[in-house]
Amino acid sequence: FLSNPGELGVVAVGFSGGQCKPGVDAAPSALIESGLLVQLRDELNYKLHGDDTVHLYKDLVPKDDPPFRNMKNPKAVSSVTERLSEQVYSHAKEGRMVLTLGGDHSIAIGTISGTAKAIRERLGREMAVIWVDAHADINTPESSGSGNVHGMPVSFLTGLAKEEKPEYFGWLKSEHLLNLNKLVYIGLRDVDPGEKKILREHGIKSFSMFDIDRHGIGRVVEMALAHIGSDTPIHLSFDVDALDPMWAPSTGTPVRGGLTLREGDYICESVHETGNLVAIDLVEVNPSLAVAENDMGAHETVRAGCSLVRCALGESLL
Ligand code: NNH
Ligand code: MN
Ligand code: MN
Ligand code: MN
Repeated sequence: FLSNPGELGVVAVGFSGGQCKPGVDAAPSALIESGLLVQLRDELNYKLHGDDTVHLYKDLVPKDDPPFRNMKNPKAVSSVTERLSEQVYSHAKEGRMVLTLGGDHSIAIGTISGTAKAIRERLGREMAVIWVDAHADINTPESSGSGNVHGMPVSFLTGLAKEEKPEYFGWLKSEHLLNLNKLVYIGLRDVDPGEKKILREHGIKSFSMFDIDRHGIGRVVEMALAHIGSDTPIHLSFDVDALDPMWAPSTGTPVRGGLTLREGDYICESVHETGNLVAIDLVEVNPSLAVAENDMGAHETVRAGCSLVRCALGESLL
């Protein structure tokens, strides 16, 4: 194992500034109230480090935060992810597996930069990222149609998007960055034209829903792990909208034709099985977005999120 078995750093990030719909900041509390951390402690026998308080980072959200290079809430997202990067780093530096409960996907700028830096220092290695999502989240500020930073984290983390000013992600240094050939996508089905161009030009490894239909989830995960290579530390960043809205309706940008909950769980179980998992993010659960014809939506989505996390942390291991 690349992290100390049974030691888990938990960071609960109640932040929604990477997109425009309120409510995704309430996800960590909803996940915790539904019993997730108690299950990890009592059933999966993890020793939990860090806080049971949800970080709202109110002190970091400025009153005046006008768009910069087309990004919405740029100062807020930059300073929250900078703080989060340090929190995740300090857990990972101690050899703990790190679980971050989001929040929208902009928070991955903080989590992945923090893990990448700690893994470089602790193991002298570059880590890989498995990004499970309906979306590629690799827009640059200029290619983004929405200006929402949750659609841009991968471009900042890989250095495709650069900015010198420290208050606008200039705090990201080379030790925080992810190598483009250590990135693998699973579940894509709603990729913007500008993003397709980036994926193509850089030859980024991605498995869309088309690939999953063609090969099956077992073969796709096998190919994804083969691309990363054995004994490479893995950060799993799981956007709940990778799941089909049937299992996860309460999310900001649901896209039909997604993963079944079982396929999502299978990805998490397989990554756990490698023994190389060093961090996991669960993002974009928005309990306030219940669908009219299904008022159980929020409850179902929270349950699905808990299941994914437990699978990544070894629940199904016999
Ligand atoms: N690609 C779109 C954008 O840049 C949507 C991103 N939305 C997500 N990503 N939920 O996971 O805004
Ligand atoms: Mn903390
Ligand atoms: Mn995402
Ligand atoms: Mn998404």
